[in-house]
Amino acid sequence: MSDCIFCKIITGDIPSKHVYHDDQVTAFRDLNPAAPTHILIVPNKHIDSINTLTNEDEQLIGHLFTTAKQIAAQEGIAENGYRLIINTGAHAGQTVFHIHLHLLGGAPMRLMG
Ligand code: DGP
Repeated sequence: MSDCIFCKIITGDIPSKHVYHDDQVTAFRDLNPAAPTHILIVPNKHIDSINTLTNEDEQLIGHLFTTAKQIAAQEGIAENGYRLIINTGAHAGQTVFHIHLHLLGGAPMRLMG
């Protein structure tokens, strides 16, 4: 999508602190980190939100999570634990309408908030 920030990060048109890329997903560090480790993992295909997922996307979303697990291990946060979040819609605080999985870790976190 031509006006999507994350599509532009995936193609390299907007710079980011790149962490991982394959033919299905891309991962980069969040611009405003909410934890010592805060990485966004996004599908290379533009999908607005969980609300617009289709059955065809099930393998892709599974790959998003196995990539998160792999990155958590690489970042050295797997053993102590980490949080995975997908915000969906305005009430959840979604600000970028290209599905992204937040990977947060590196310090203890409260259950909510
Ligand atoms: P959400 O609130 O779930 O839609 O999260 C969007 C996240 O995207 C937010 O934590 C900040 C991050 N973000 C927004 N614009 C950019 C950008 O241009 N580069 C990077 N690296 N992160 C961005």
